[in-house]
Amino acid sequence: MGILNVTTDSFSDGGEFIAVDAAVRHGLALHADGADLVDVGGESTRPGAARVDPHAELDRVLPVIGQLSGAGVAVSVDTMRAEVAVAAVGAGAVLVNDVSGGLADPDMLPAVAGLDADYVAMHWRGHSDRMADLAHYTDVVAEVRAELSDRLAAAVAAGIDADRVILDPGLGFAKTAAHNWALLQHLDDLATLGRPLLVGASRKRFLGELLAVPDGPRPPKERDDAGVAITTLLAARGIWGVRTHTVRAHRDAIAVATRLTPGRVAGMEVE
Ligand code: PMM
Repeated sequence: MGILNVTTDSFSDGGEFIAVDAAVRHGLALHADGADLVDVGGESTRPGAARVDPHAELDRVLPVIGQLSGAGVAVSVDTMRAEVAVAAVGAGAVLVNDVSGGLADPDMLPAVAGLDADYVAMHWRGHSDRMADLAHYTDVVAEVRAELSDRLAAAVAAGIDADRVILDPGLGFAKTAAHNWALLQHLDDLATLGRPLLVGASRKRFLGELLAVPDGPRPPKERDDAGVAITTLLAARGIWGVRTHTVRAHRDAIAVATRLTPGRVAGMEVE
């Protein structure tokens, strides 16, 4: 899944793709590099970010989704709003990527139930302005698993077939670096929920901390090699998907992991 942030303030690429033509060009490049999905988002969720007005979010994503879908690119929409999800699927999106797992907008799950699109439910505890305060766990793997299980049950109760749901541990969302590493180490525990897993590690702060240089964390765009390393390891363990800013190197990593560990690939996909 290639990331296309049509935002002014995303942490690693804010403002780069805010113009429709620049966004479409980048989406086509991600597709050409081998992305199976291009994930179009109009609202930054970086720590501390303020919310974007729904009309602005629609204005940002709809033309980009329409043009990319029209060009034959499979598009997902990264949104917490039912209204945006419905309009995006109307414009051609095939998957709704909801970082709140249905918690931010009570209309989201019933709306998705009526759409012809799959649904990513990410682990989330609250909006970006307060998520740092929510990063408290006794056993992060068990608690994230239980909370994702609740979101899956809520989706099914709203009428979304479980087969349409993909789960995501939500690295960096109400999580410290130590929480992120624990979740990555124990993805098999999350796979026991019986749904495919998506992981978004690309350029995140915990990689900057891991690779810290003397004057501070490694800058976001210098974290891509570490992201490829994570993709290689997760692909060898059978992850369904990774969400990434740079696609080509991840595609190559997946090819290598699949070739070298054919027995283990799909090992986490509990179908
Ligand atoms: N991370 C971000 C945004 N959307 N969606 C999913 N499913 N999983 C993630 O980890 C995730 C996401 C924040 O990263 P960005 O600002 O680089 O897009």
